Amino acid sequence: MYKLCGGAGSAGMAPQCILECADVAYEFVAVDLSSEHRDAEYLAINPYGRVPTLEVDGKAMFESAAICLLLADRHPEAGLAPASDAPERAPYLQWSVFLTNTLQEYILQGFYPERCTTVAAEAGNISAAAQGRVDRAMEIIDEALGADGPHFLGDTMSVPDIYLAMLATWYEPQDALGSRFPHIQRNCDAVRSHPAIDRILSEEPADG
Ligand SMILES: N[C@@H](CCC(=O)N[C@@H](CS)C(=O)NCC(=O)O)C(=O)O
Repeated sequence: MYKLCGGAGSAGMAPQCILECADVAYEFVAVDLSSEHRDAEYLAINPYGRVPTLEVDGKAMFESAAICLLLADRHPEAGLAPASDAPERAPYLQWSVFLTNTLQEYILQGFYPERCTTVAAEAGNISAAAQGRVDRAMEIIDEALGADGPHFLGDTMSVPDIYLAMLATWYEPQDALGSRFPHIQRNCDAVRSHPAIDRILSEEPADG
């Protein structure tokens, strides 16, 4: 039995989608993201106090992409991960890491610019620069999906598609996504044709 600590609208959405696709039992624990305070019990399993955290076999792990990759490997019947010796494994890992290491990081810099500076007045500039990096990363992804879509692995949905659909919900301005990045939009539409995924990605944050 898995326990997933997450929150509507958060980086916990992708792991939750994977759990739903794998059709496995899990307990969901909502973390209050409207406050930065985390109790000692939570900090013991996730020292940065972020979400998500997954408890599996009595051990906790954090970082949403790592959680997704682990779950997809543990549940091959869900068909969300190519075999470790398949040629698709390289692009699968490449895009999964690019999404979390580059795109997600820039999006979070835009959300929390004050964490990237000790000078409060610089926050606006940091946000603007982060937005430029987000757009460049999205362009790179859009181009790749245009050449070989609708998914990162062609016709087969896998972890990075679900992860991208999550990150795309954070893109601002949301109504410009489809016109600026049509191949990303097509990818998200395909991913969200799965009802459980669409439901999770549509949930409004508790404080939103
Ligand atoms: N790279 C981390 C980022 C986690 C992260 O920053 N989560 C956000 C929610 S999307 C969070 O916990 N925010 C609350 C905070 O930073 O205080 C992951 O994907 O797990």
